[in-house]
Amino acid sequence: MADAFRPLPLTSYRRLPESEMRERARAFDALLQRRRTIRSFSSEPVPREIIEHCLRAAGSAPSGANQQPWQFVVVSDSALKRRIREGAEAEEREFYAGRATPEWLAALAPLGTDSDKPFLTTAPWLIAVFYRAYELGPAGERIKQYYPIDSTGIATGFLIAALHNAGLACLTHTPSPMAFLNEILERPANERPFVLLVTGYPAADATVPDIARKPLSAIATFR
Ligand code: IYR
Repeated sequence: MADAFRPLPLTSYRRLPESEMRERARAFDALLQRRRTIRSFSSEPVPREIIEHCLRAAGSAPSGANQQPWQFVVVSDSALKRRIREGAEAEEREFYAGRATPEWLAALAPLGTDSDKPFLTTAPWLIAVFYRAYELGPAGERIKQYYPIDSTGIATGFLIAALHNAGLACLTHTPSPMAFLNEILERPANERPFVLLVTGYPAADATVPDIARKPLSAIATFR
């Protein structure tokens, strides 16, 4: 039997004056507009405490049936980073040498990516994000999870925003397929790789592709 529904009073919500709402909405937009995905990182260390706060923020995301079906595997160990880089580059070589369709390669052309992933050993932190496809009950039975991929996507969005807010740069990296992450990071079969986030400071000579965000009129419709 599920626990009885016994709600608590909402104590954390803060109603703001409208002037402050406008200012905060504007400032948060401006903050996130400064975020750029980068692919060239400094090896300068970043305190673990900062990463931990960002992960707590990610863990505050809403999830289907509050199952919080995410697992963040945080890697700073050089040997593990080297193995992850080797695994990713092996997949990427196959991707760029034939697995990717010509259309896909054309879509990636403006980003200037290739199969070399030096940032996987340069950046101080790699965060492998997994979603938990099912849980195991006491008798080994599979317990269904509701919207685990979608929920983990929302948490990952929170994490990317939190890292940026903390003054860190980030790369949303998706070597495909990512099964090598289960093996290297010794994760169980019910955990499925979702994304590999790379975070740290940008290299002094980091560049970004000349691409732009769609305007509000292209991404939103008011009725
Ligand atoms: N995983 C490859 C290719 C790639 C795919 C997408 I979709 C991107 O937005 C960027 C790259 C790589 O990382 O190079």
